[in-house]
Amino acid sequence: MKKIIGKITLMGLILILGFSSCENPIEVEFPEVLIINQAPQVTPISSKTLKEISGPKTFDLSTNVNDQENDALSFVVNSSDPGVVEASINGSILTLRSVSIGTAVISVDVTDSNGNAVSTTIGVSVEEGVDLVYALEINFDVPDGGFTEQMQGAVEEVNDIYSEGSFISSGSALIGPSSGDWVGIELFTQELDISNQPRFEFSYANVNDATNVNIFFGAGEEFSITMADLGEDVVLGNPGFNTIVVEDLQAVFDDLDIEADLSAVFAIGFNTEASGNSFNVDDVRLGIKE
Ligand SMILES: [Ca+2]
Ligand SMILES: [Ca+2]
Repeated sequence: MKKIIGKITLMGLILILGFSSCENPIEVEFPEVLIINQAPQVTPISSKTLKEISGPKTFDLSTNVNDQENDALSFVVNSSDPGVVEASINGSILTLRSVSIGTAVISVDVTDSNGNAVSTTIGVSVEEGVDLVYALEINFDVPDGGFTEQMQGAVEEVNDIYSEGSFISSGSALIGPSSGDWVGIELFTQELDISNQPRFEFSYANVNDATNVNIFFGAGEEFSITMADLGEDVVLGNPGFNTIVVEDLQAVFDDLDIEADLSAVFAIGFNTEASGNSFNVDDVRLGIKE
């Protein structure tokens, strides 16, 4: 513990007595006093729970730390198991990245500018599940009706909607049935950069033939692939919703020799031209915000 001998001179102490004021500051000199710079104090930091599939989560530790002298503080963090959760710190902002299901303890060392240190710990558990914020997320949870009319203005990122023979039905998009002509939906968005984490996810119901469901993308240019092209097992003929998760959309396009620019995504859609075909789509998610 560093000791500081200080002489405190209090200038400008003005005493006001009754109605009279003293125009000259009174200088009060205290005897020499011993001031010991105190270590920072921490209040317990609540334990954190992260989902296994999650973007990084940040927590500001400054709210839990106090230094009596308001000294500048430096933080060092360490994860007891980086295979479960990785920890890093920038200033007082702790960043946790889940890696796998399990528990770990984050040690936090806080040191003030006088070298006084205090330590605390944060319990972290990583549990099964997904907690991601997507660049585009559409759940179609609007009242039943014509697709364009009901979805207009419903998604912040969507600028323009084109649809034929498509409807909102019980919080999902119902496409078709087709009479042999194009029926579908196309949602044109503000430009989205999903090149870093091009995850694509959606739920579907009543798909009878995955080659008859076309997925439209605007990504640099406009093109379509079929649901079968996603390389996922598709549950056919099921009126209940199943979910497809494509962890790396770029890899799918590469396999199909499609030159997609995922840094310039501007549209997503679903359609069919197969006579009599109809299907439902719900919870469309594209990319992940950092
Ligand atoms: Ca201090
Ligand atoms: Ca929905």
